Amino acid sequence: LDCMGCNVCVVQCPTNSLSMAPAEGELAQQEVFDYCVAEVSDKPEIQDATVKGSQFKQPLLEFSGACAGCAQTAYARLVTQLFGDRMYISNATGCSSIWGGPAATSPYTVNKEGRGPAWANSLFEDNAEHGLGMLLGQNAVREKLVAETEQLLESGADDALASAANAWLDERDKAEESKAAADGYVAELERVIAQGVADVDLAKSILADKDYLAKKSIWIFGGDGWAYDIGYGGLDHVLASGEDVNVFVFDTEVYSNTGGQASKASNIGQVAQFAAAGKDIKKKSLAEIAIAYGYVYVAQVAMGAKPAQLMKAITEAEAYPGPSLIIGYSPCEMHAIKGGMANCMVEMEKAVDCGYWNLYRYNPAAPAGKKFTLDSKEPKGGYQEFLMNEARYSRLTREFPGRAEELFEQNERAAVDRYEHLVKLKELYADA
Ligand SMILES: Cc1ncc(C[n+]2csc(CCOP(=O)(O)OP(=O)(O)O)c2C)c(N)n1
Repeated sequence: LDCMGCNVCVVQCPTNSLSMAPAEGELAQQEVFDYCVAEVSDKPEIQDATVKGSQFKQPLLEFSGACAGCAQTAYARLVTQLFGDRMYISNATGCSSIWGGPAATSPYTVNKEGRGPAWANSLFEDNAEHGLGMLLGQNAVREKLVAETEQLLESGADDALASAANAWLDERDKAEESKAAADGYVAELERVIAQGVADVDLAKSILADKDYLAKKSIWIFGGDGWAYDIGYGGLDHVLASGEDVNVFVFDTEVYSNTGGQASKASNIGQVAQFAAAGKDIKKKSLAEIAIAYGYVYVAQVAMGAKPAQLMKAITEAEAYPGPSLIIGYSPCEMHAIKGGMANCMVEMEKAVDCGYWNLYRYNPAAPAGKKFTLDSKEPKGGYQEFLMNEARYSRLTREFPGRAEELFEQNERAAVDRYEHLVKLKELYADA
C-alpha cells in the first residue's frame, strides 16, 4: 500500500522475479502481508553483515515521503538494518530531514522490543556538532552509570547482582555484547529493588538511565550542500575531534531539497542553479581532505555499483572507534536520468564503470600497507555517453554547444587524473 512505484526492485531483482501490478488487483494479498509482518519471526541464523544476510534484518526505516527511487533512503534503510536498534541519528536539514522527519509521522520505526533509531534535526549549518553533542551527552550519562555501578558494588551487592554489574562494566563498550550485559544488569537491578536487598536508591538511579547501558551507534546524516559547503567547518571540527561518530553524506552533487543549487560537490559542466552555463570548476575531494587526518575512517561508496564494498565500508566505519566519513553517490530526480529513477542503481554502476565516481576505503585501523583500498577497477570508457545519459549535463549541449564540448572534455580529463592519482595513493599507502 505504501509502494512508491519507483520500479527499482523490478530493475534490480537478480532473478527477474518481480513485476509491477495495479494495487487494486492485489489487495487480497494484504492479509498475507499483514500476517507476515506480525507473525513471521526473525531468523538470526541467516542474518549477517553481508549483502544478502543484511536483507533478512528488519529495516527500521519504512515508508518515507522521498521521491520514488531516491538513493538516499536506500542507504539509510541499510544502515538501520545493521545498527537501527542502537542508533542515534543527527540529521542535517535537506532532503534527508524532510523524508526522515515529516513531523506528523515518522518513517523511522521500532522493532518488536521497541528499539529503533533516535532521530533529531538541528540546523543545516551545525549538524555535525549536533551529532557530536549526542555522543558527548551520552558519554557523560554513561560515566555516571559507571561511577554509580562501582558504588553499588562497594556498598555490598549479592553475588548475582555483582556478577551482572561486573559483566556490564566489562562489556559496556562492545556493541553486541553490551546489549545482553545491559539486559542482564537491568533484570538484576529490578530484582534487588523488589527484594530490597541492595542500596535501592542507587539501583533506582541506575535504572532511570537504563537506555544508556547498551553501547550506541552515532550517525550524522546530511547532503553534499551540508557536508561540502555550509556545514563543512563543523564537519571538519567533528572529524578532527577523534570522537567515535559516523558520518554518512548522501552526495547528490547538488542542493536537491531547495531546487538544485550547485554545491562544491557539483562537477564540471553540470547545469544547476548558480551554474546555469555549466559549473566550470571541478568537484571538491571531501574524502581526501578527511583522509589527510590519518585517524579518520573514510570511504566512497555507490550501492548500485558494488554493494559488497558498501557493506564493508559501513561495518568498518561503525566498528572503527574514532570518526568515520562515508560518502555515498546518490543519483537524484534532479539529475534527470534517461528512463527515470527506476535506473537509480544502474546509473551508479555506470558512474563507477566509466570512472565518474570512484570507490575506495581508507581504514586507519588496518595494518600498515593495507590502510588504503581502491575498490573500483580501471575505468572502462564510455565517459561522454554517461554524461549524455543525464539531462543535468546533456542540456548544456543545446544551450551552449561549444562550451558543453569544452567542459565535458575537462570533466573527463579530471576523472582520468583522479583515477591516476588514486592509483598513486594506493602505491603510497602500500609502503606506509
Ligand atoms: C543556513 C541555511 N541556509 C540555507 C538553508 C535552506 N536549505 C535547507 S535544505 C537546503 C539544501 C540542502 O542540500 P544538501 O545538503 O545537498 O541536501 P539534499 O537536499 O541534496 O539532500 C538549503 C539550502 C537553511 N536551512 N539553512
